[in-house]
Amino acid sequence: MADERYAFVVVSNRLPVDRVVADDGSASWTQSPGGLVTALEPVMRQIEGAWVGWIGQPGDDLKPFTHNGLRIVPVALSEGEIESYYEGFSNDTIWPLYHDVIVPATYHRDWWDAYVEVNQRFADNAASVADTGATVWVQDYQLQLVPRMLRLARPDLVIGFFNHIPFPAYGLYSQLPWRTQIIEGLLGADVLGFQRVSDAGNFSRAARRLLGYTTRSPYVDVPATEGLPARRVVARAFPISIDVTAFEELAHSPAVQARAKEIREELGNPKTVMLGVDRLDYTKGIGHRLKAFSELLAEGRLNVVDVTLVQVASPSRERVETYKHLRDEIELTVGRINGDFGTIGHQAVNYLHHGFPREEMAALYLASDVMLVTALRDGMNLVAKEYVAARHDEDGVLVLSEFAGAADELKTSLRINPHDIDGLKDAIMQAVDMQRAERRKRMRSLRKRVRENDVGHWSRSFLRALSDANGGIDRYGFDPDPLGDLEWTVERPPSTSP
Ligand code: GDG
Repeated sequence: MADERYAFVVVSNRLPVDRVVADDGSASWTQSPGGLVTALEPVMRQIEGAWVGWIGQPGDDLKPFTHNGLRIVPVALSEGEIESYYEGFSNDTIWPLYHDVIVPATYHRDWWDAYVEVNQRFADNAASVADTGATVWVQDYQLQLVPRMLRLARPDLVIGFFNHIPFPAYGLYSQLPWRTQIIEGLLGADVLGFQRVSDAGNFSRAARRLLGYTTRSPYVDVPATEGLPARRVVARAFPISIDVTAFEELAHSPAVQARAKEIREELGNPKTVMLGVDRLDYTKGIGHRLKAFSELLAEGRLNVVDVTLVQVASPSRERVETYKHLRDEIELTVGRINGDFGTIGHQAVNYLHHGFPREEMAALYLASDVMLVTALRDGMNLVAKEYVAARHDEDGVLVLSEFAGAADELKTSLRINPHDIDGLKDAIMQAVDMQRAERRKRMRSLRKRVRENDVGHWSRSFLRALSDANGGIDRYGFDPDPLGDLEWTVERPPSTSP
């Protein structure tokens, strides 16, 4: 039990810090990347917050500590729990199911047991550091049972939950053997946030179908149960975004601009540089993108002297079997395309299976004429928003899958259905051939949209909804409004995969 109590607690599977163990065995902490830290850091500092999460490695209990002004409450996971709760139930059951079963979801009863047990541990840790009437914001699909567990233990808390990935249609969701428990788990929250309006709708339908609860968007009425009074839960969309100002600043820096030029030179100054940036995940549609590109090369509509595709595929979940297969498949395809179409001086696909510092990412965005986001299903896709934020020159064309949450907002992108390879090929050609005036017009309107809804706007609106759902600010002693005056920019080190 920790001694300190906090008015605001964030709970996420991973902490915003990574433990680095040196050769001599000494351990230190570095802040890990991500929009979530950026979005929540000002709130944490203003309302004296604590962050509850896993350190990313197996190990014993660590005492709470402060890093860079953030109060950190580590949750320990054993090697077995990492396999069953994290790699198993989170990444091999929920992840594929919630991404429309692009690969089959695996159902194991012992994975579920571990998921319940570990969720309870996160809830216990959060309850032990939350002050009376505190606000607790739970993040993402690994922790869907935590809201209910917290509510039962601490009915005084204000509880929010945000789902970073899609919520599937009932026809798919209903496969899940523990479908009712998950809905009940989530409904422990006061406010449930989703990326898209359709995700919130899918959730509400599941609550209606499985529990018979009355729903009228954005509300789900939960009757009195287990000694708790009847409650009205808000379930609606809060599309997440990026730290636009920080990204713009990065893209404006002379070093990044010089690097962007250098990248084009290193690629042999082709007329068109196309770019893909994804975690190496089957949801991202990397194979569909490569297929469209290779057919365009085979048909002579594109050639390797004029066009190069740079594909950054950052390593992800490498211990999960499906991801090992995916890597083999993608690397075989890249090898084939380069073998079939490459010349001594010109590679068709420049494939990079490693992470880069943010500066290099910004330089890549600036150096690329066409950004390809071809996800088969994606909660939001922040890469699309980063590309737009980086393009202060109002140039560049975004090709964007309609199956990514970002498509709801970025309407002047070239929106595509990645399953329709002919349509994707035509969109790529349209992007390659687009005139400067049209590129500028489209990019201007994309930039306006991304600026209007940055990550600060996202966290403020979620916290405001949470506060409103609980009768306003006075009762809970926190006012999200002054957050607008805070500085959102923070330093972030290079990314690692989640
Ligand atoms: C989940 C949901 C939702 C990637 N490679 C490198 C690197 N990255 C950064 C990107 C971007 C982030 O990682 C990836 O974010 P995405 O949104 O594209 O995708 P997921 O990782 O699947 O995220 C997604 C998101 O949560 C937020 O709610 O949008 O739908 O699946 O920021 O730039 N960053 C650096 N080097 C890399 O090599 N520095």
